[in-house]
Amino acid sequence: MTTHTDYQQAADRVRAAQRIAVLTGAGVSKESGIPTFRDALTGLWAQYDPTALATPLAFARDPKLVWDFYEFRRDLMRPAQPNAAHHALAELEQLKPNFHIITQNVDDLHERAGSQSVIRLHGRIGANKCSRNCQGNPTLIDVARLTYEDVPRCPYCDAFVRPDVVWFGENLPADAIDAAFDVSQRADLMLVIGTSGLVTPAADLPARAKRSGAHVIEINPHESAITSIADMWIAAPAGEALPRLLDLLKAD
Ligand code: BV8
Repeated sequence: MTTHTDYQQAADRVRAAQRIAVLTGAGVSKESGIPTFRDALTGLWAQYDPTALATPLAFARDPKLVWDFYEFRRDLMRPAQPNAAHHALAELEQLKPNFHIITQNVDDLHERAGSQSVIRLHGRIGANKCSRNCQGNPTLIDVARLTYEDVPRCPYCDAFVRPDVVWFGENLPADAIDAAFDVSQRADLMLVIGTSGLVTPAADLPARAKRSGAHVIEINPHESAITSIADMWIAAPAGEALPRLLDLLKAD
């Protein structure tokens, strides 16, 4: 159980920190009604393993199945609004100048809450691109302007259009992962919020921060693969824990 003293200690760490890195995962969007990656699949999708659908091979084998998988998830995400966790992080950025969010999430809730410095490791589910990036990487395509039956095709080269996300087995954008490691190893505090810590290379960032001397605080109602290296674990939902931390900081 996370005590008030724990929150005080965490707030003291945030107050004293000069360079803060925040790593977020699907848990930070859970209270916006977006199911986490692993529990996203319900109904007819329950029979699928998401990590087996979010791959280039799955798309090559059955573009319509994968396209429909993303359309299903985009429908789930459409009504979502930033929650108290997103808003608290945006406010924290105003209080702490050297503050960078590194997100594994493919929704746009951090930006919509007002966060300025967001490093996106895994792309954006709301955007689409030519699967060949025929005009450059990425060749973004506005599918609203296309007429199509099953899977839209690139207006330039006729290749299938795909979501602008990083699939399992694909490299992360070099600029994003380089920036993420740079911010992590410069940090004197890393907040790790709402991630199971199972997907690499994102999951390597907290250990990198710790090796470089950062204090690591995890916010997650459940234990994760990161908990064992965290200096402090706030076992609470992000939408509850972050506003409490912010209130203690603003009480100064
Ligand atoms: C790469 C976009 C080099 C797509 C995502 C074997 C073969 C091939 C590759 C690998 C392999 N073994 C390992 C790998 C590497 C692989 C990987 O890590 N695989 C996993 C499955 C083991 N990684 C990659 O392939 C990466 N690329 O390494 O390139 C390479 C190249 C070729 C070959 C090898 C290596 C690319 C990874 C990017 C995948 N794309 N997203 C899409 O979304 O459709 S990742 C996807 O999963 C999500 O975006 C998300 O980032 C991630 C899930 O992680 P979490 O965010 O942590 O979410 P999760 O549901 O797991 O956990 C939620 C947490 O929240 C829980 O802990 C829960 O307790 C907590 N929570 C719940 N409620 C709350 C809460 N917390 C706070 N508040 C709450 N209210």
